[in-house]
Amino acid sequence: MLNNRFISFEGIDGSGKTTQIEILRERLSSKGYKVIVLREPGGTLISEKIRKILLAKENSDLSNEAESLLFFASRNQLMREKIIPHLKEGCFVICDRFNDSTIAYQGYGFGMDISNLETISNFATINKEPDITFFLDISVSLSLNRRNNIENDRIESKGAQYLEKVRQGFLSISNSQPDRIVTIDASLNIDNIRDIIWSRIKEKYEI
Ligand code: T5A
Repeated sequence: MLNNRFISFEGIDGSGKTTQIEILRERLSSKGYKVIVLREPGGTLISEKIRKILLAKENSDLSNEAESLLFFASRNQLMREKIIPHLKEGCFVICDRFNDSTIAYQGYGFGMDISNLETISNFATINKEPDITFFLDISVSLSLNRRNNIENDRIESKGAQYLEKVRQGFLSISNSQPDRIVTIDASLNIDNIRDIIWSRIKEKYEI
């Protein structure tokens, strides 16, 4: 049996996912829960190899479809090797990005058929979606500001217009799934966001 401790964080680049995930990991661990944090794309030996292909700037010829399928391939490997086994063991599994990223970045970002992607997505994730998702929403200008001194990878190099489509994609996904997705204004300070996340976690898991 899989438990319901599957948590994902979503948002455009620089929205603060990694920062908040670390805080949540520490809080849960300090209360004695087993927690594993995984990043996407990546998280297994094979998925990390796929990540290298996806993020390398030299792979500028990668087609939109191939890019999407590589994200799904990486995710399936992560599902099989890490997510399912850890959920079976009763761990909290926290994913830094999951399916919503592919729907937002590849689906909305490239203008691809969303229902096609959702079908492949169900296949890749073996029909298991996160039990709760925190969507950290920031404007594109704040995203670019926060990442000012950080070198861009292949996807981050696609520019502001692309990122705006991705953000609109995330907003649309979160509007359509309010039971799963908690949308947070991620321009708030780190402590405010931490408190919002913790109150939702306490409520959901009765911690
Ligand atoms: N991708 C991924 C797809 O296109 N499709 C997919 O299906 C998937 C899974 C992954 C790339 O792949 C793409 C999306 C990405 O472009 P990545 O290296 O994993 O690349 O990049 P990100 O996940 O985008 O990681 P980032 O580090 O850019 O962003 P985070 O983790 O959201 O932000 P974080 O916490 O590192 O914070 C960024 C900066 O802001 C500060 C932090 O201190 C840090 O300096 N900060 C705040 N400042 C002020 N107020 C706050 N509330 C702050 N929170 C954080």
